[in-house]
Amino acid sequence: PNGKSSSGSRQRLVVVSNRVPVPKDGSTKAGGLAIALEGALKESGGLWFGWSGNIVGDASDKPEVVQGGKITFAVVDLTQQDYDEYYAGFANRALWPVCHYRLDLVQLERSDTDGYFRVNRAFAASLARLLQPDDIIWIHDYHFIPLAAELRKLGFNNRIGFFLHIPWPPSDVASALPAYERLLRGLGAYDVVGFHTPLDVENFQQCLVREGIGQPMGPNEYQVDGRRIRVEPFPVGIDTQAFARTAVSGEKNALVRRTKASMGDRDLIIGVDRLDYSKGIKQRIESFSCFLKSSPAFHNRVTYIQITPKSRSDVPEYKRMQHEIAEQAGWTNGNFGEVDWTPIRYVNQTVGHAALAGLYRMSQVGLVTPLRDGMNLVAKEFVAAQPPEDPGVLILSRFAGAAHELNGALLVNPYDTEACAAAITRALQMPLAERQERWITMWERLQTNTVGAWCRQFLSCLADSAAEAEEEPLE
Ligand code: GDG
Repeated sequence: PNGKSSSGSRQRLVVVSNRVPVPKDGSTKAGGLAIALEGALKESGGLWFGWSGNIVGDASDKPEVVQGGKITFAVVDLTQQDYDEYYAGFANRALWPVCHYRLDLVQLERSDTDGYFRVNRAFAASLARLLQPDDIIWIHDYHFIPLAAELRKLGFNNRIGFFLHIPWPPSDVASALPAYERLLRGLGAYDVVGFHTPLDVENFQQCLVREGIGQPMGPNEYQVDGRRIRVEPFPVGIDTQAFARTAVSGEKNALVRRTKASMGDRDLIIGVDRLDYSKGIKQRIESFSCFLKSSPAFHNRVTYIQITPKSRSDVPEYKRMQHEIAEQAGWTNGNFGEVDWTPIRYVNQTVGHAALAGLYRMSQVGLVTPLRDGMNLVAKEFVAAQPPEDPGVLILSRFAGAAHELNGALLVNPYDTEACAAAITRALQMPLAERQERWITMWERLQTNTVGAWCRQFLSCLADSAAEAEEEPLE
C-alpha cells in the first residue's frame, strides 16, 4: 500500500490475524479494527490470512480461499491438539497472563510450547503457498510471534511487520515466558515491531538489551541476528466520527429506550468488558460496593450496568473467575439493593453495536478499570459517544494503554478500591464546566489518533524501513 515494488506496481498487503472476518452471505460483520484493516487491504487489493475458527479431525495445510470484493480471505483449520496447545494453551495460558503481568496464573506445559511453535510453522507453510515476492506482510498479535522467523526459514525476504495488541512487560516479568529467548529472537525476524505505548516499547527494548539479543543501532533501532528492526509505539484508535454518529442514532435504539425508561431519574454508570481477569471486573464491583457503603446518599439514585460477554470459557482460570464475579455482583445487590432498586445489572450478554453506543451516550460515568490492558477501546468509545453539551465522566485505570492519551479522564489505581469509590463520587458530582473541559481534550485527541491513522502510520513505517535497508545495508 505504501511504496512501489521493483516492477513498479503497487505492493499487495497481506494481513495475518488469528481470526479472519471471512464474509458470510456476501457481507462482513466486523469491529473497528477489522474495518480499518479492510480499508487498508482494499486500497491495494490484499490478502487476509488466519485461522478459520474451525476445529477438525485432520487439518489440511492448503488454505480455503474466499474472494470478498478486492480482498482475498484465506483460512486454515486447526486440529483439537493444535487448538489445545497453541491457542488455549500457550497463547492464552502462558503469553496472555505473562503479558498482563499475572505470573500467578501462568500454566507452563512443554507440550503447549512445542504446539505453539509447530502451529506457527504450519501457518507459515500454508501462507507460503499464497505469497508473492513483493508482498508487504503485517502480522497481528501474540498468537503469531514466531511467524516471521518461520517465513524467513522458508526463504521469504519480504517486509514483515508485527503489531502486539496486548502489553509487553518489563524483562523480569517477560523472562517467565517459556522459550523466552526464542520468542525475542522471533520478534527480531520482523522489520518493524509495534506496540500500543512508549512503556511497552521501553520494556521490550530492555528485554532485547538485557538478553544481549539486540544491539542498539539508533533511536528505536536494533540489530538482531544480522537484521535491522525498528521498535515503535503506534497507539490504536477507533473510527471516532463514525462511532459518535452511531451513538447519536443509538439513542433511538429499542433496547436503549427501554433501558432509559427503566432508570427513572437515576444516574447511570457503565462498564463494558469481555469476561477477562485483565479487565479488573471483580475489583471494580468491590469499588462500587465501597462507594455504596461510603455514600448512602446515592442509594437508589444510581444504577451500574456491567455488560460482560463470556470469553475463553474453556480455559479453567476464566471459568473460576466467572463464578467469582457473579458471586460478587449478587452479594452487592443482596447487601445494598432495595425492593425497587437493583444497584448492579450484571449481564453476560453481547449487546448490539448501536445499542452499546447509545448506552455509553446516556451514561454519566464510564468505568474502565483494567488491571492491565494494551490499549482499551471501550474507554475511547465511551468518550466518542458523549454529547458535547452534557458529557459523562470517564474513570480510567492508569494501567490501561489508553491512559497515556486520555488525560482528561479521572485516572485511578484499580487495586485501590477506596480511591476508585471516591472517584465515582467525584464523577457523579462533577460540575458541567469541568466535565466539558475534560471531555474536549480527549475528544480532540481522538480526532487525530483514529484507527485509520494507526494503520497508515504502521504501514508507512514498514515501507520506510524498506527504503532505509536499501540505503544503508548492514555489513
Ligand atoms: C485487545 C486488547 C486493545 C465488548 N462487549 C461488547 C462489544 N465489545 C467491544 C467493545 C470494544 C471491543 O469489544 C473490546 O476492545 P478492548 O480494546 O476494550 O479489549 P480487548 O478485546 O481485550 O482487545 C486491548 C485491543 O485488543 C485493540 O488493540 O485495545 O487492550 O486487550 O470495541 O466495544 N461490542 C458489542 N457488544 C458487546 O457486548 N457490540
